[in-house]
Amino acid sequence: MISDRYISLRKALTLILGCLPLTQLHAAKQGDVPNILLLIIDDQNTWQLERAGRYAGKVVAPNIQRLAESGVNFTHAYTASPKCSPSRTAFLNGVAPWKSGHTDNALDLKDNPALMNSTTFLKQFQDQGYFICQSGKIAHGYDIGINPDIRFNHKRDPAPPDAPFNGISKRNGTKVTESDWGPTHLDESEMNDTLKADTAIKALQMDHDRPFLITCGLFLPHMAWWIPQRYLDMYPLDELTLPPLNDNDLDDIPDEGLRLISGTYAAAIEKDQYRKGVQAYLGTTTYADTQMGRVLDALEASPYKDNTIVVLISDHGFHVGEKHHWQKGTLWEDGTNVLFMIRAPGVTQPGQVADNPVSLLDLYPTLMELTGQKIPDHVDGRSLVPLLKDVNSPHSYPVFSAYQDHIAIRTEDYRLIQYSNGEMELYDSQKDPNEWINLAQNPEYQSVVKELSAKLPDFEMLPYVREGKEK
Ligand SMILES: [Ca+2]
Repeated sequence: MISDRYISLRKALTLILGCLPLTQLHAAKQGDVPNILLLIIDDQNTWQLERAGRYAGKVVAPNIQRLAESGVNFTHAYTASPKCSPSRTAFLNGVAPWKSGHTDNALDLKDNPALMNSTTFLKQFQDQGYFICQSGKIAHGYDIGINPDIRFNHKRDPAPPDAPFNGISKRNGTKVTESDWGPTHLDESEMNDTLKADTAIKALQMDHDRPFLITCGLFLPHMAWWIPQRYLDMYPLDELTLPPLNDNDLDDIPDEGLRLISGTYAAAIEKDQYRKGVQAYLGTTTYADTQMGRVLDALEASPYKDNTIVVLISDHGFHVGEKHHWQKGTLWEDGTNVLFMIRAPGVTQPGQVADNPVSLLDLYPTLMELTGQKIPDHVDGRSLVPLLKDVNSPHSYPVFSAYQDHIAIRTEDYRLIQYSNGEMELYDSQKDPNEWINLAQNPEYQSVVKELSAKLPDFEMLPYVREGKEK
């Protein structure tokens, strides 16, 4: 029995503590505020989106498509930076790369006041009393300042010991290198990304008395692509549709743009491995879709399905031959366009498509608003809640992406890229979705070049990032 003395003590404490922030003192209860399921896929391009003029081949991704159709699908969402670390740091901390200077994979938080003085949204939710599950790859190589209730670490699967050599990778025994692919020797249930999904599923199956933020970050389709044979079989080599390519595409690309193009695509063509590479990327995309589908099924089967916001994103785009490039690290549409979809019970309606340019930086303020939290002052980006409520509500803002010391602006109609030496590319995104015709020197477009250039923020990449930047 609770004594009167205890009750008066509790009243007194409530009076005192009521003046302090709610966050550290009273964990919110399950049902008070929405839960969040955050799904992140690494190096996932947007071939699933079926955007006009873009990749037209078959992509088996029923689970991601089902999620997209259950809420708002942002078809023109862009990364703030087209590599893992700068992209994730930007959307987790809410700090634009052109403000932090963190625009490539080298990272040293100690030297970066903009990032050191920021707080990740995971920490915000932990401070609100949320149960946190951190499964797999969420941040890239740094501590995001939380102590999760459940953590499953990210690991890469090994290459099969007897895998044939494709002539492109620099494989060393079973040590994984990139540009490598084929059937895995592992059972699907043993694969690290399967275990990441298992962890998120276990977290969803728990009895929660607090609201939760459950994250699941898959590594695939980041290279290397070792996957079960059944996923390769879904894409017979002789039935593949290859991405759209233009033989003369590079003729009007300035030198700094050409410098960002890797030799992998040329090597794949030379070694007659291109179709196999496309097949492996597609198969890996379907494997990732399958794992995310398992997590979504677990949510549907849980008591939390009607009170859980679901977000799915990829961290940046990925070229599989488009613009004669393979991989990431470009400021073109293929390098920057990402998956970004949100289902928020009571806010979104099923089957909504928003084609306004939006940024992954918008994730942080959107999650804050959806859960009734104040958006911290340091957070860049803008809440997408108005678009979640009504995709026809006015929302017209340019979106920026920075990589090394180069920067791009994307509007509804154009993409302008400005390289560090002043060279530029301009594309008409409506008429030329594959960005084959650089209009930066075209006299008819000089007013557009001038108008978009004037909107670009000044920035400088940090010295340690510059020193560590990948060629
Ligand atoms: Ca990545």
